[in-house]
Amino acid sequence: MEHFNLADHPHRRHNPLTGEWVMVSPHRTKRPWQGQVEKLPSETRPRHDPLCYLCPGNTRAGRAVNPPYEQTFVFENDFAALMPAPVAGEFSQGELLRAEPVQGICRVVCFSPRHDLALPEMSVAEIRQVVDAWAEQTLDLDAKPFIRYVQIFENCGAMMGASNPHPHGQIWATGAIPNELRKEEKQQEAYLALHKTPLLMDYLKLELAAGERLVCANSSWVALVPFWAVWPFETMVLPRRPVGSLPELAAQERDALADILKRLTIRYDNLFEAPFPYSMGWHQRPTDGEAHPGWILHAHFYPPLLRSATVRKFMVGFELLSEPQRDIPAELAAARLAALSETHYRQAADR
Ligand code: H2U
Ligand code: ZN
Repeated sequence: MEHFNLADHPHRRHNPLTGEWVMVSPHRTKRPWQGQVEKLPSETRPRHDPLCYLCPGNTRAGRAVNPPYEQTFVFENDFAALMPAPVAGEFSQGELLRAEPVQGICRVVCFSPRHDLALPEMSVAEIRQVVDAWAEQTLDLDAKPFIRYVQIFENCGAMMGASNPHPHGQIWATGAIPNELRKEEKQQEAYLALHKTPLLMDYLKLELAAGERLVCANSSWVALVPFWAVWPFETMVLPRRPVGSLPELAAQERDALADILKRLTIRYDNLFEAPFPYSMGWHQRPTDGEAHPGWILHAHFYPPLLRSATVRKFMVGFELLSEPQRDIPAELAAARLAALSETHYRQAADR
């Protein structure tokens, strides 16, 4: 069969993890751009901000007081979207008006006591503490019988809706398996049943052989721009070994994960020489008591930026109404990220 050239022709790519499609228009990257491309003024934050509700020793908006914590610190979200208490009764008016109660637990993870250090500028040892906290939290929440899924995520940067610049993430553990996870679970289990090997392990093999979408890697992890990426600089972090959740990671794999997260986020900051906003999160095996043998642990990074620190991609129009579309092909985005330095631009400037 003749192959068409992915770099020249409009095409659609299939996302085997969700079963959905993304439209790619590589020819449009040649179109003129007259919008602004400006650099952001560099921001310096203090090590400790007396007004920050996440800094050690400070009072939170919910009136609780943070302990004088010295490493990664987790607390119950004072304005939790979900509640652990069961709700009695049901709501249902026929087939068209359906609702179900949902229980859950929401927590906040302060990555470090330092107000001024985000993941790319934390040390590998400090990021390892975050990895350990994520794994511990997963175990703790998994032990609650009503929790069926533990979503660990980070909204990074005001552009992504982060409410505070103090480096932090969140955990929402839910009594229901949310939409995205349902899609991924269906696709991964169907693939395993058919091929006897996990979808993401076969996918990783293809990417390692092709090489053109790799960003960086180490002995245990690979960061790449997925073939089906929707956001311009979207990436995935995949384990080389088939593991389903963070608590399964061995000590050496956790160190290696801290290393890959640091290197990937440094590359992101270096892309436009500005703090790079994103939503990232882990997709772990659901904790509903089922085996989910096809499930492979992975992280998604969804960054909104397109051309500069201020020009973002909007999911509007056709994308909102029909299906996502991108101009710059995944291979070009990967090549740009792969070519960047792993020395943070702020550190490079200090030399
Ligand atoms: P985001 O920046 O991603 O919104 O996360 C901050 C979370 O911190 C948010 O969910 C919680 C908010 O509810 N929060 C507290 O729990 N206590 C506070 O004192 C302020 C913010
Ligand atoms: Zn702070």
